[in-house]
Amino acid sequence: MKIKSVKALEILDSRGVPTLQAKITLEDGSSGTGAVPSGASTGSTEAHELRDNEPNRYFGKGVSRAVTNLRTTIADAVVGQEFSSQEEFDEKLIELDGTEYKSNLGGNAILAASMAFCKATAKSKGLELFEYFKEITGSTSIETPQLSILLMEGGKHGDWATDFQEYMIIPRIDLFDSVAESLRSGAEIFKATHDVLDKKNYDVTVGFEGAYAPSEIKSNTEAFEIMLLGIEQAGYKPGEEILLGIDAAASEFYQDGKYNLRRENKVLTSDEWLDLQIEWLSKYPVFSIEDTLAEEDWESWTKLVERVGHKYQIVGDDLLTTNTKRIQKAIDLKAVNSVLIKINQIGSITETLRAIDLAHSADFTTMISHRGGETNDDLIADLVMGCSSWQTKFGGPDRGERLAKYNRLLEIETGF
Ligand code: 2PG
Ligand code: MG
Repeated sequence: MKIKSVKALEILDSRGVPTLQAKITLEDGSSGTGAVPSGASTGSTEAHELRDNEPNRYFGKGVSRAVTNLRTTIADAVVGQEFSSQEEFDEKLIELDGTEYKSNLGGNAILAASMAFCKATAKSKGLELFEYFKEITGSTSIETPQLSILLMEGGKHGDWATDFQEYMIIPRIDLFDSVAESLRSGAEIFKATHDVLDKKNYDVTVGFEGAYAPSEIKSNTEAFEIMLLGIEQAGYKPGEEILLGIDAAASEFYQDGKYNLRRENKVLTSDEWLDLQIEWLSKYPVFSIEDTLAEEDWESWTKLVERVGHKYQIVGDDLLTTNTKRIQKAIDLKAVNSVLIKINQIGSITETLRAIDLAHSADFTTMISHRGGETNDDLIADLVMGCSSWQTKFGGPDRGERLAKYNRLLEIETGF
């Protein structure tokens, strides 16, 4: 694949914050774009998101320096060059940057190019993107992904309505059989939950990721109760057909070695918080728990797995940041049994696929995830279908940038 041109653009994400879009065109005329997502509750070991820090533009959040890096340094290094694989292309940019967290060129600049090259190559080969992912990964399995659909939000995403950041419903894929039926149950439960909240006179506006974040909510567990009502009123059975998932994003409420649960008026030690979360979880049909502990609190992660790893999918997000070094540490310490995968945490397609591979080699599950700040780019839907991950976290079923991913899954499922 010989590269003809690299273009870059500063666009806005779903929060109205600038992000980057790249376009790569190959000599044969095939082209692809990549628009980069951005986190709100970020892990401290994520690839560097290069922003301008110029207070007079977008309150410092502009990405014009990253745009310039794409148009100059990156374009100069790749235009006219031949790349025989995604790996070769990504390695070239990683080497060009030369830092551990891509702080020179920006993880956002490198990822935009990586995504764009990936899509352009798929086009050039006459493949759908998910087929090209299958070719890269050698994946032959065909499964239907299990969706974790966001219903309630709190934390940084939902104005701290709850301490927990995300409450999800998980239609069991062994019972629902297709993305279409899973998504239908999610949309129906979402609507029924609207009515549950309305009756309580709770706010029904949505947070960053398209789910309810009522400020009237009184505790972290009340959100579970509301979800159960929504599930039942939509005609489904919680605990049988629909399981629950949470992302506590606990690093956001971990201060000075303690967990500060504002909604509960409690400041807890790690051991106290472990006990309390296990007590809460036992009352609800929960299957998946993400970041219920802080990213520095490795010891407690191991304790959590020892105590309830047989019952729950214990997912590391901010803890692991899609980074193979950290995933290896989690394998060694038995700190999780599942890894959240976010392309911009690590900053290239190749390194994302390596993280997935490493997690699977330890028999961990993986879940492909969106970010708080998103665009309509739907590459991660193709990634799910092409890399044997088979779990998604794409947000609520009601905002365009979230639906772009769900709807792409529907297209792939039906061969549309
Ligand atoms: C998370 C993500 C996505 P953010 O914590 O899992 O839901 O949020 O992009 O803000 O890190
Ligand atoms: Mg998370």
